[in-house]
Amino acid sequence: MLSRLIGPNVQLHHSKMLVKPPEIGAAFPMHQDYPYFPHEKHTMMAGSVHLDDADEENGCLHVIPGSHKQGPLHHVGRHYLDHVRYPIDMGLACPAKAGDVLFFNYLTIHGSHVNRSKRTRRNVLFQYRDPLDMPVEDKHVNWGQGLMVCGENPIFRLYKGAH
Ligand SMILES: O=C(O)CCC(=O)C(=O)O
Repeated sequence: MLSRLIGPNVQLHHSKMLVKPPEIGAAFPMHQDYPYFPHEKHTMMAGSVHLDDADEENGCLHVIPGSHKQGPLHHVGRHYLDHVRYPIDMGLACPAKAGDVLFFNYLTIHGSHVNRSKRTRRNVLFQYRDPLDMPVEDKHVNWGQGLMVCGENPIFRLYKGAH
């Protein structure tokens, strides 16, 4: 699926686990992921692996379909879009079953509500890119990134570490 969406060569950028506990799980205001780790060609995309069933009550993902076509948008404090112009309910709710994986580009506007239920919502989110898509800023760099998950890294031999 990743090579159909990104191309023959797919590289892991990073992963993280999100846990929204019952009744106190916080919201993610609408945003693009671009400002956190901007790249030149915008091949970066998330695969959000659901460990629990997610629905509107326990704060499932909301996305604005097609919003990635607008390109990078101005984010307040570089983190979130203006919440009056982009309320979470503007997005399409994406309920998912445990085991489902939702894919979305890092320019797709997305967010999620608080968890109002008595059920935990957990997901593990992986960000992948084409290895030839270069970061435009030296940020969100960490030792875990670089694993190839399919294809090859054509510039592997050119890699020079910081030290
Ligand atoms: O899965 C969610 O609730 C949204 C997560 C999110 O917006 C993010 O990790 O950037």
